[in-house]
Amino acid sequence: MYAQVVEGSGKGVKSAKDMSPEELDFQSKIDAGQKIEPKEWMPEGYRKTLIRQISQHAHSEVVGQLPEGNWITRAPTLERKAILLAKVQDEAGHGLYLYSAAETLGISRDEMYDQLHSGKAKYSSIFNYPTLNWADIGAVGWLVDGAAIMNQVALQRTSYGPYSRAMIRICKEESFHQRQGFDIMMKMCRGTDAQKAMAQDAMNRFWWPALMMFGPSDKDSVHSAESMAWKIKINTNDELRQKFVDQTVPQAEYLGLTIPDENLSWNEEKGGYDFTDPDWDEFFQVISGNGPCNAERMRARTEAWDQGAWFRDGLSAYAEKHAGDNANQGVKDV
Ligand code: BYC
Repeated sequence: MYAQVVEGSGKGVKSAKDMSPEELDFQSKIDAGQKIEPKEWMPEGYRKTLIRQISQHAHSEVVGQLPEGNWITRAPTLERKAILLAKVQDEAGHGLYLYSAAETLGISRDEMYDQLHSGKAKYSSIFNYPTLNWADIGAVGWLVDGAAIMNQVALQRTSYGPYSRAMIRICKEESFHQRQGFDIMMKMCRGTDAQKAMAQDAMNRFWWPALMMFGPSDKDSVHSAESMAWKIKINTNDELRQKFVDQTVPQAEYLGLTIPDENLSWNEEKGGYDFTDPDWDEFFQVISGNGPCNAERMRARTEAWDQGAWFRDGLSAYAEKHAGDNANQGVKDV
């Protein structure tokens, strides 16, 4: 692994002979499977890549509340409403663990929000698609959370300690999310013809965007090589996409739904399905801000930020006012 270590630019690959003693020591820890903790020395590129990925991940959780939140008031039963509320609250919690993990790398939460609101930081492409009806909530849980888990299970083994630990907790909750989505789909597929048609329609619209969640093909992935050398990423984008397809096809068959890909077929030799790539032009349009709901999502987030200013000010004023309280009471900081 030494010979392939990278520099953090997203392009250059640094060989062992070009590394400083600190870099060599760092890489040997990574290669030995040790976790890197916040106060340890790390290459600047490693720190920056982690901030980019973890903050984008956090933003995805927070923006990801919007398409589902849209259906809380319109869930078909009280039970479905309670389940969806719990799920959406979990996503907020995931965002908070991830922002906290990113903060250990020396960036503030305000800076991360600023990067989201200015468009500098990305969030998952999937949340720029609309949720048009209740079956879409099933498809989001089943396919979107299913794709997210596929990536996140691997990320539990990521090399940065706080990120890895956040992932362990997140994965436990995500598996409930995926099950609830599958459960909605199952109900609809066993319902009336009209309900089954809604489920198929949701599948048709969410299949391709779900495949895009894993990022561009490996040949077009800018960051994969360095992120894998540093074990920030454990699998490539294409590896995870393949695993997702292989896992999802039997589930779709069980539901009696058709995957909208004429080229989908089992490939005995590779032990996996062959499938069509999503439309990469569409993907790059969406991540450049031109998807169906990008403007709406950003408007919702910036409005929430602006409208919450009085609350943040109140919290800061309270914290300032009480900053000396412990000292006054003779309690020592530990
Ligand atoms: N969407 O070099 P690449 C969830 C960008 S949501 C937008 O392969 P990398 C949930 C990429 O950032 C799941 N942008 O990048 C919540 C880069 O641009 P920049 C969230 C994407 O980072 C609520 C450029 O394309 N999960 O759980 O090595 C409800 C080149 O790509 C996307 C995570 O965020 C995309 N899909 O690999 C339900 C997982 N794909 O940054 C569910 C953590 C690529 O240079 N993230 N780009 O401007 C990752 O594992 C990696 O960041 C990715 C991309 C696999 C996503």
